[in-house]
Amino acid sequence: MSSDWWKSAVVYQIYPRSFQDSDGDGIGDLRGIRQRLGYLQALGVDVLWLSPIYASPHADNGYDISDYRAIDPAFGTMGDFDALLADVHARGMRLVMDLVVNHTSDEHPWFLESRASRHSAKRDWYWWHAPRDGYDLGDDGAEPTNWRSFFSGPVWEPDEDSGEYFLHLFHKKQPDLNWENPEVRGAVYDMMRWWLDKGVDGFRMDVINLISKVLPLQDGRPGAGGLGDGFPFVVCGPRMHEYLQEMHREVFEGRDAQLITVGEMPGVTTEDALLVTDPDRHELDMVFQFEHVDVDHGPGGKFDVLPLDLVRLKEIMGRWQTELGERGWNSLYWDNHDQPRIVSRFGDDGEHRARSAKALAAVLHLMRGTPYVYQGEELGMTNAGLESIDDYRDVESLNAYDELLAQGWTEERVMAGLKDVSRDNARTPVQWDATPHAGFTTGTPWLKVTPNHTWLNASAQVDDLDSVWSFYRALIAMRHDDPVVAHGSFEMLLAEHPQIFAYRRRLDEAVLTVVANLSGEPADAPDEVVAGHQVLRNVHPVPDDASGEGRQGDTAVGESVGERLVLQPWEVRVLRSA
Ligand code: ISL
Repeated sequence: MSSDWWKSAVVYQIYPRSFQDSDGDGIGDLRGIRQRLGYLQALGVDVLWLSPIYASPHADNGYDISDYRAIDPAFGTMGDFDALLADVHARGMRLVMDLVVNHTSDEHPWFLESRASRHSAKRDWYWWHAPRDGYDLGDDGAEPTNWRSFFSGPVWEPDEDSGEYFLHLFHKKQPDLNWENPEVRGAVYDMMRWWLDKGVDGFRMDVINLISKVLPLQDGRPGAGGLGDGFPFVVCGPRMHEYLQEMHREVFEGRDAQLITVGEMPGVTTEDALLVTDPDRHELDMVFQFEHVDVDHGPGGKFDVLPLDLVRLKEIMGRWQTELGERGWNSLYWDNHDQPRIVSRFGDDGEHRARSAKALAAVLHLMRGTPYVYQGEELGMTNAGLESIDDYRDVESLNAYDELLAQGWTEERVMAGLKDVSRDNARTPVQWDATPHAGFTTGTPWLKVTPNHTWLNASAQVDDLDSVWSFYRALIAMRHDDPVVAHGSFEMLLAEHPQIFAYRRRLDEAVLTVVANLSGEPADAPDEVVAGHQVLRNVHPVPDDASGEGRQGDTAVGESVGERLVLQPWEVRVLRSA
């Protein structure tokens, strides 16, 4: 197996809580995942990434871990995990764990010990600071820095017993580990080796570019609500590359050829991403960047949603392709458990739902990089359409609701923002079939099932050659089978075109061209982009005669296209020559 096997692989992300419930408690679990492995194998994905399944108080759905070596009872037992891992391997797939080590739960024994006293041996495992000079604990403005948490409010939580504050970039139940302390790093590496020894195939590393902070800690530029921006002091901090290289030495050396590592990196630049993914530097295989999904953030933040600027989106995605180029490596994603559904976000989740889901999928999957499919994306699942704040479960959404109302937003505006981009849009149960809870659970689902599951579901799509599911399967197969998809160079075409997303991949003599109309109006594609044999398309050609013989499935092959082309709304064509 070559050491870059993941260049022709596709990863599928499972959010276990919402994937498949096996015991009727309304929460997905490991046995549920085992029941659906045949579905995943049929789709053709190579790697499964599980969002966290460790013991957790679930303040942030498992991204707050209280024991890194135990499975949370809501998801099953370690026996269930071992059985799942064995089944995944038996089917020729690999399993990647979520690694959340920028922070732990405040219920983790490390934090309990750290918190116990100022003189605790683990005090320095977290970020403890006295109130600002001249202030008492709990006073307005006493926090050691003015930073705003990702989940609203200050990043500092007062601890009455010791009279100090601790740092939490996310929820107050997610205290940040102090990576400056070598004992912390050693404990993390030890835990990672333990999972690799068990046989897991790699890690997706949660906010791994936030582990090194700029010292001394200092105030950031004040923003809405008066709190400051800590981003410049925590994103890709001064020791990040050093830590990642140390981790590589301590954990991956000697076995990295078999593994896949991906770092989640909000705010990362192409320069840092190139350093991280340059194989000669021995850091990570690839990173998740956010520029392309942050393109619709308005001046008021993520809930202040802007319409899609396609030219800007192409500029961002093209730049990542070009700048990571031949040396680094991209990961490619539209959806994950933190993002709204792509068909609702940049596509059309009404009249052209299936067609736009396919066009967006083709544009992403045929780029250079490793594609990630988030559960339900392969069905073209839509946003949740939740109407009442009582139906939301996500801590970021609930906190933002309070914060934005306090900042003077109207209720209507806040609810519209949540409907567009709340993380719960991605977290509704997977729509397996048309039965009352979509085949997800026999109990009451922890988050409402989306009503369109009665017609938008896996059982309606798996045997339908024209379904979104079949289109994803075809794209996944192309990555496996066609070296130009996995290894070809990238060139953006028609960069300024307001409707068309087009690009070209080349490897030796092979040329692959992707031309997509990402709009609801017809679009004129200039001649130069349409040469070659059609290998994939999402619109049926109109039959030449009444016999219907010209009709082909979405995976049609062989139609030669040479003349000027008018693309229908949301039409994508993939053409290949040589
Ligand atoms: O979803 C976000 C807010 O809009 C992102 O900023 C998100 O918080 C960021 O990408 C980090 O995400 C990861 O770490 C969080 C966790 O809540 C997310 O689910 C996880 O993907 C803290 O562990």
